[in-house]
Amino acid sequence: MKFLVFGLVCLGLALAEEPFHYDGYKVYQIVPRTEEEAYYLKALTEEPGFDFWAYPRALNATVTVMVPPDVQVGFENDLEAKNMHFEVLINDVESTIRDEDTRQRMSRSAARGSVSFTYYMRYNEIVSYLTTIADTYPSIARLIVIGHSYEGRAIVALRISRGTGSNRPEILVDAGIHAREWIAPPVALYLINQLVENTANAYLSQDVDWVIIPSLNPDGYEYTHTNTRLWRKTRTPNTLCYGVDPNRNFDYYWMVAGASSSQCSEIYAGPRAFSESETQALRDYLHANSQRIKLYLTFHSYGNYLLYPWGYTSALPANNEELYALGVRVNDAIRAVAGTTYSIGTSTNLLYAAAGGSDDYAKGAAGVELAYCIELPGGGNVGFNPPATSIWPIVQETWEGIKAYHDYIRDKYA
Ligand code: 0X9
Ligand code: ZN
Repeated sequence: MKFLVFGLVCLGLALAEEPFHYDGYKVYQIVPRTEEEAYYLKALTEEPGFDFWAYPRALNATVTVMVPPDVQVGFENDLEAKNMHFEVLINDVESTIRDEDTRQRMSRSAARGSVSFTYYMRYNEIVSYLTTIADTYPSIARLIVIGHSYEGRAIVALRISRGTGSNRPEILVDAGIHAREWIAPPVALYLINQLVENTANAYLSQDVDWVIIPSLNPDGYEYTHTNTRLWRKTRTPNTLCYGVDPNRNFDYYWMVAGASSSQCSEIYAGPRAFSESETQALRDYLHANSQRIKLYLTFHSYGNYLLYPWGYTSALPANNEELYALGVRVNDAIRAVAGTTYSIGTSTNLLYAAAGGSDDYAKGAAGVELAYCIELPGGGNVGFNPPATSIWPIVQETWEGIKAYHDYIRDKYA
């Protein structure tokens, strides 16, 4: 038995993947000045290896892209040949990630079952916090498992309600669909913390119910902690590469724009719509509760955008004015805290066309009229890696925006 255990441990170690390092990876910033330049950059978004942190979206808007060492010379030569000016934002991604990692290891502190905003909590800690909340406040909070990830992790949600009756408006919130966007889960956790544990906020769940999913892509999220900090997708094995971009995998005009059919692309839409158990879980929750859900918020990073549908077309939704006006209220509330501002508009018109997103699906297929994808602020010089010290300011200012959303939903539906 001992030998069997020893053998299994060795096998496990042998199979365990080595952490991925970003030695020599550079991050470039380029501002396309002409249609040709923009076209050249857009074509690169389909190329495996090029990891766009800010996609080409308009002339004169800065594009940010991480490039591995082996293609840097060719890339720089191309840019020079085309007379395109570029700047190197990060010379060695590995060292910036390592610095931040060291700082975070030093700041870990939360006790089991509690929440912390001084470091990025792991998936198990998040589940343990939600479980404790549900156990401690059974009349207000209930734990729901909406599905499981590819690797079998529970996708947990917390339903928060201080009211009775079944016909109450609901706000559905998720975070972490993109694994590397670490600032998103803490925003969802702070929402839970404030709604349940701060009695001054009891009024916020009096007339409106909340369902909050802090980690929609737990396999990817854990992988960013253990192996590859900048992993974006799920962890489903495909024949050539791992993972599907879950925010290209929803079945609403799937694959019509801004999505890739190549497995190794960061925006791989999957072999078919809803190929991923993570997106199926959200789909099923949306449909089972579509009558009640009046607002859907999905937290991403980075770039300070309040995006709303559509992402598959530049056409405006019928309630564009309402979506924009509500965005303005939310932006005002956030700005009042420390001056942070967001740009507001449809995904396609403000950012880029990208079909198969959860926001488009919630609105187009599940009938949730108000849906937003919130691109939180970036941080440090690695946009997806705000230092743990920025968790507090970001969650606090965002909380004010979420309260503005609540007030609108209460006044309109409750
Ligand atoms: O591209 C995305 O999925 C989102 N940006 S991110 O940098 N976080 O990856 C924006 C999605 C906006 N919504 C749709 N295109 N439907
Ligand atoms: Zn994202």
